[in-house]
Amino acid sequence: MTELNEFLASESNAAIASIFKAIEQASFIVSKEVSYQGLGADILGAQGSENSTGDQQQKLDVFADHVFERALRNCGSVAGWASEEADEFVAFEGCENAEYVIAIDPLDGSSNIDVNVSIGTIFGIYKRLSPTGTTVQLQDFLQPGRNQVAAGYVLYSVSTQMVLSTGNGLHIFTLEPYKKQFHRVADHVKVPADGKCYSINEVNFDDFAPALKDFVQYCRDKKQENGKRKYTGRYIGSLCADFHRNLIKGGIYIYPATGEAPNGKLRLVYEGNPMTYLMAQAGGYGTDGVQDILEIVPTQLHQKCPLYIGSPVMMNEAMKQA
Ligand code: AHM
Ligand code: MG
Repeated sequence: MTELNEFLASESNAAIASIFKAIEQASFIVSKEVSYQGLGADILGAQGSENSTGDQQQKLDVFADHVFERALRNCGSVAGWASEEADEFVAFEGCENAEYVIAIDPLDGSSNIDVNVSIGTIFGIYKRLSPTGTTVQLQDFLQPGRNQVAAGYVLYSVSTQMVLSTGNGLHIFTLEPYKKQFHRVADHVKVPADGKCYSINEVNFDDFAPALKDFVQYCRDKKQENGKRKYTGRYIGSLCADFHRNLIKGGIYIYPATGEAPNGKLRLVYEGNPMTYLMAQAGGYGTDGVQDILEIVPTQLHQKCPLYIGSPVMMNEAMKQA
């Protein structure tokens, strides 16, 4: 089995490899804290503060943010980062010669932290637009998702896995916790063309646009030739986990616009973009209900966007209705 470092040595340049190395090191620490679930430091529960988009921060959100920031700041290949947990991007002092910037949600699925349900770290890596040797600028982070040179997520679940792409297919690595190494368990992964699961928070149903209501109703009603239902509903409320299941089994994840949240809930720059880049590498795609997520030019660091993402057949059906 290929080890992550070996894979990176052959699939990417030294700078990208060192960024992944930093993510790997940070993910060991976060994975351990997540698995302790209250046995270790006092790290469960609410922090008592709000993040950039007004969500309640959990202690583990803040912990993960610090751990990833320290690792990425020290790797020397990242000129700056933008995190869900901070209002502004941060230029890493002393790293002005680095060529890359990273956008990250250090711990996604916060509402699942205290209940031992899967959560994840999501990240997208871009080549900066500003000249090396200078301080990074906001524009470096407001690039369309199409410009990502690599992306990935770390899923802290029954096992910890890193799912990544450096532009040449989607690869899944599993953490061997005793050796502290990620080993590749699946390469050039393709999402099943059709799926089994539709993942959406149906409590918002009354609030959905008519076309989305039609699609959800279609998923509820659709039968196979043998008369059994074709689709099933699955929703964890943790993007990495819902995405991961649908990646393996086939399916669609939707966080749409609702009356309460006219632009949805998920953030384009560090949630929608990395996940859509990964899904595209796996043969699926993602939209905001109208256009390809990867074509949207962000205007704000923390801007939200509706997200429809998954297997092409289910996506086509959803888009047909939209
Ligand atoms: P977070 O970044 O604050 O954790 O929010 C993102 C999460 C996603 O992982 C998940 O799919 C969604 O929020 C669930 O939201 P809801 O509870 O409204 O269905
Ligand atoms: Mg989050």
